[in-house]
Order: sequence, then C-alpha cells, then structure tokens
Amino acid sequence: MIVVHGASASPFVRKVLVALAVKDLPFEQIQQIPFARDLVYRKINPLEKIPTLQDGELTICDSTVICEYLEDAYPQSSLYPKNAVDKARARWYEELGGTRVAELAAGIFFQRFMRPMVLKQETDEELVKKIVNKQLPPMLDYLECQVPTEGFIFGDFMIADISLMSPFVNASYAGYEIDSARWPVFSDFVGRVKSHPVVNKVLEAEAVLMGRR
Ligand SMILES: N[C@@H](CCC(=O)N[C@@H](CS)C(=O)NCC(=O)O)C(=O)O
Repeated sequence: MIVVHGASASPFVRKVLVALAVKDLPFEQIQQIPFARDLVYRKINPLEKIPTLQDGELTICDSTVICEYLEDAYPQSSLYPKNAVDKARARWYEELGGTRVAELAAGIFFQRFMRPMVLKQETDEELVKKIVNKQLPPMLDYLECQVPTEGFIFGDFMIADISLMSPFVNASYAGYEIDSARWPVFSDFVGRVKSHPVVNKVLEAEAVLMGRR
C-alpha cells in the first residue's frame, strides 16, 4: 500500500494527492505537519519537508520526484505529456509552480496562517504587502501568457496544471484572490483547475480537514 506523509493543505502534498487520484491509486495518508521537528519523521526525510511517499520498500521525498515515480510505476492516466517539447514545458511549469510561485502565493499563507497558528510567530504584514503588490504581479503577468483560455495546458488535465494552481489554494486560505480584471486568463484557469472533478474531490476532503466544511 502506498503511504503519503504530509498535511493535505501543503501545496506540494496536494499535488501528490491529485496525482494519486488521477491514477486512481489507493493509499494511506499520515497528516504529517511541517516544521514539527519530528525526530521519527526525520529518519525518512532528512530535509524534514512534506511530502514523503512510501511504496513497498521505496521511500522518496519531494513532490516532483514522487510524481515522476508515480508516472513511471503506474503509467495509466498520464501526468506528463509524451513528446519532448511538451514534456520539457511541463517540467518547467512544475518547477516554477514548486519554487517561485509557491514561495510567493503560498508565502502569503505561510505568513498569515502557518506563522500565527503553527509557529506561534507574528505575521509579517509588510512582507505580505510586498508579495501582493510587488512580487506577485510580474509573475502573474507571465502566467497570464502561459495558460490557455480554455481547457488545460496540454489538453488533458496534467501535473503542470495542478503545479501552477496549487499554491493559489493556499493564498486563498489566507484571503488572497487573483484579480480577475487584471489577470482574467490565469484567474479563469485557476478556477477551471479547481473545478476539475478529481481536483475538486481532493479540495473538498481538504476543506473538511481545514474546518471549512
Ligand atoms: N521541493 C519540495 C518542497 C516541499 C516543501 O517545502 N514543503 C513544505 C511544506 S508546504 C515544508 O515541509 N516545509 C518545512 C521546512 O521547510 O522545514 C517538494 O516539492 O516536495
């Protein structure tokens, strides 16, 4: 049985949960909280980040490594396009979604949710303002030109779609919504990814855990 370690509200764990759902794979989940200084968890993930995935004898860390493994081991319902050009673009969007986009969009959540609720620290509202007003806009300008006006990036729903959307779920928990007048294409795209039946089911289960249902 596949085991996923990681709290559902992490943008990276969410990506893995969606990948498992796309492939219709049964799994168990341990709601491992980040920043917990958990010595037992450190034994399976020396970076102490979430997610970690176990599948039989295999233990691997990092959502991208995990999704690539799932694609190789369980090829049904592809998460990545097949041709070299699209595959390269898909990897880039996954990288971007998991680095700078996550740093900014999920950074708002980190400041307004993780710091007060989990780390017992004050929110740095100056930093939130800087993210919202200065750092996110050029990234959203870029994303506005990358996603389609209809459907998903590669036609079928894939990992690139969830990677770019996932950090914005966290941003919305922290009260940030993309300005649909300024970035109509990307804002619609995020809504479309959220409404995909597989994603929607994952988000509904997550909302229950977050006390929002
Ligand atoms: N590149 C990693 C990033 C994982 C990550 O940063 N997870 C955050 C939670 S959303 C974490 O565990 N942070 C704890 C820490 O940095 O100590 C992935 O894609 O899985």
